[in-house]
Amino acid sequence: MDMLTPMPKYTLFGFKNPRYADARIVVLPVPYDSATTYKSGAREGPHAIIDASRNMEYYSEELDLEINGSDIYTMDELEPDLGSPERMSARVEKEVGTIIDDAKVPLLIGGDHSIAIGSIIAFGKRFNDFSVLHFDAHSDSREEYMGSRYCHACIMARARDHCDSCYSVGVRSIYKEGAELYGDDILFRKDMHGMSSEEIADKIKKKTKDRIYLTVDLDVLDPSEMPSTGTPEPDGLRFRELASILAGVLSEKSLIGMDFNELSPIGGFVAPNFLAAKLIFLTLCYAFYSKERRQPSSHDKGI
Ligand SMILES: [Mn+2]
Repeated sequence: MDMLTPMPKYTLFGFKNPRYADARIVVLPVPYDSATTYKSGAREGPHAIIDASRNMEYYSEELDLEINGSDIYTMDELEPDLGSPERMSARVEKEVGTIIDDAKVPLLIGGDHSIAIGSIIAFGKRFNDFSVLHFDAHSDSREEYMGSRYCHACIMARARDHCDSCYSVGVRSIYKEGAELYGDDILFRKDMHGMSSEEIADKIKKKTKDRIYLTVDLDVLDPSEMPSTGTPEPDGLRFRELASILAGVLSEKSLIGMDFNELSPIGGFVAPNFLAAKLIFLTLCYAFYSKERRQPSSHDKGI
């Protein structure tokens, strides 16, 4: 029996879960941060984002659009495998693979950025025609770091193993060799100054295929707006800039999966948690609900 006056459910946006079969988007919270190299704390990210998301409006005045969650299903939190980042990646890959095979769009909430690896591998094994669009202050392009090929500094190296089209945006922290090797697949922050959000979105659209897997490290944002990350880097994007870029890209591309990661909450300081929840809300609006965009074809597989 349902209570007559309950608090919002502990789901993304606090909506009652629909039947799994009726869901289009499946939210997978992954409270894992054992692959970080500096400050940990991102394991608290999923809880903080979901908690904030239960206390916001589900109407976008920007789009004149209200969502009701009838096609968003939030799963229980995925138990971390503390054996190794490789084993955790395999666990994420298995869960995400099931969601893809059920013809739904996975939305992962991290956790440190390494949670993206298993997700991208799951897509790489099923789709042969998609791009990984990566927002991050860091290039994450090291083959190996601190003895692991699956830590959060190696995300894009592993993504390139499984996807031939990867594009990073907002990068302002990279090692010299990486800049030389991968520079063509990176829109550096230094080059975004002076570009409008529309110009940036157009550039991304040219560099990516129709199907997009989106991986957002929240440290792509400026630490003044997003201080709650493990490895902050100055000169980041503004929230509005990132939202406008996503609106431009997602009005045309088909979003097949996504993850938002690296929120490392600061006790008692909830503004960044709400920022992350709002960013997810707007991304879903732009990709799936906006009247501006053509209906997504998330179910057609690229096999
Ligand atoms: Mn980063």
